[in-house]
Amino acid sequence: MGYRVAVVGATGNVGREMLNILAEREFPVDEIVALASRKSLGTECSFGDKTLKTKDLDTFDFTGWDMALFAIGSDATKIYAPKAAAAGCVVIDNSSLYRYDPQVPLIVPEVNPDAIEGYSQKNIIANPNCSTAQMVVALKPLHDRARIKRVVVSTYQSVSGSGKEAMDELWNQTKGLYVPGQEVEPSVYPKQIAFNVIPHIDVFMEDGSTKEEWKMVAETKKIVDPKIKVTATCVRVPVFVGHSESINIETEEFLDEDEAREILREAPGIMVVDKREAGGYVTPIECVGEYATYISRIRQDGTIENGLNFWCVSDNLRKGAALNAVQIAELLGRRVLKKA
Ligand code: 11C
Repeated sequence: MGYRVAVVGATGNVGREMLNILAEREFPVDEIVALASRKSLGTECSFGDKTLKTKDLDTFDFTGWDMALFAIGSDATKIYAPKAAAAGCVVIDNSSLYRYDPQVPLIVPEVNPDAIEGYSQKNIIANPNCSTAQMVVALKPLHDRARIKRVVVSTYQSVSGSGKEAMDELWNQTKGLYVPGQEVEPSVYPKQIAFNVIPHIDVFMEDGSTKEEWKMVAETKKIVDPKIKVTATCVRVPVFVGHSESINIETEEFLDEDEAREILREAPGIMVVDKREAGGYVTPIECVGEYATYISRIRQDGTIENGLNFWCVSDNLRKGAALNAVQIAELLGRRVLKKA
């Protein structure tokens, strides 16, 4: 026996990956439905070797469905997630709407699986922001060993984090720079993204940080430890898929770089690729379509007593979104629903 699963926002970047990963990992599905807004009705989506025709989210009755993986914006989530939850269907939500709600667990299964017990307060579980998910997978085992006091992170985030239109903007703008008359003005982004980097993701906050940076702070505290101080600078780069992060940590106890490398090698969800030679590290192109979070360039930070630097790369549509949501679904099945 398996589960009746809905994927909401099935035609988007993340929704399509959710369907791919559910099929790849042979999630025990009895029935699956792909839901979308009316404008995408009838669009076909692949689920393994099957093709699903999207159905109308607006009129869908979630009664009798075990879980719904949501990959739509916060505004639409606000309307449909409570409907699904009230019908008894557990919502696993990829938007930021419920992440900071104390009655909603925010889960990265390698890091805080026990938080799943809190799901029943609202029948909703939140999936973190992509840049947080990959970072906390790496922070957790180091924190368990040496207690992380402070994190300084700079991100290099791919355009797929902003959706399909942003990927088109990068592609068309890049082509347009070579073809006179076909120049493409910035539209998704405030400045040219082709051959450029933009130190601005999501809206500005009052203190001068951006919402993406604030999310990394708030979510790391909720998932790993509220005592960890985080300061982030989030930057968009002209890469299609794969977020990269330069991470500096300061720990309470001394942690030698070799021991850190060994701890990370053993940690769930992590692959260490760290040779001190040209090409002995992972770049975003190599992580596309992969499940792991890749760690490279592990080295002591000699400017403080207990400091380490490392490089962290992951597929933002997978570990940063769809894979983490499917892992939460697996955890929910294993620990709570226990049907398969
Ligand atoms: C980006 N991290 O790369 C964002 C996308 O809160 O789920 C995901 C936003 C979120 O633009």
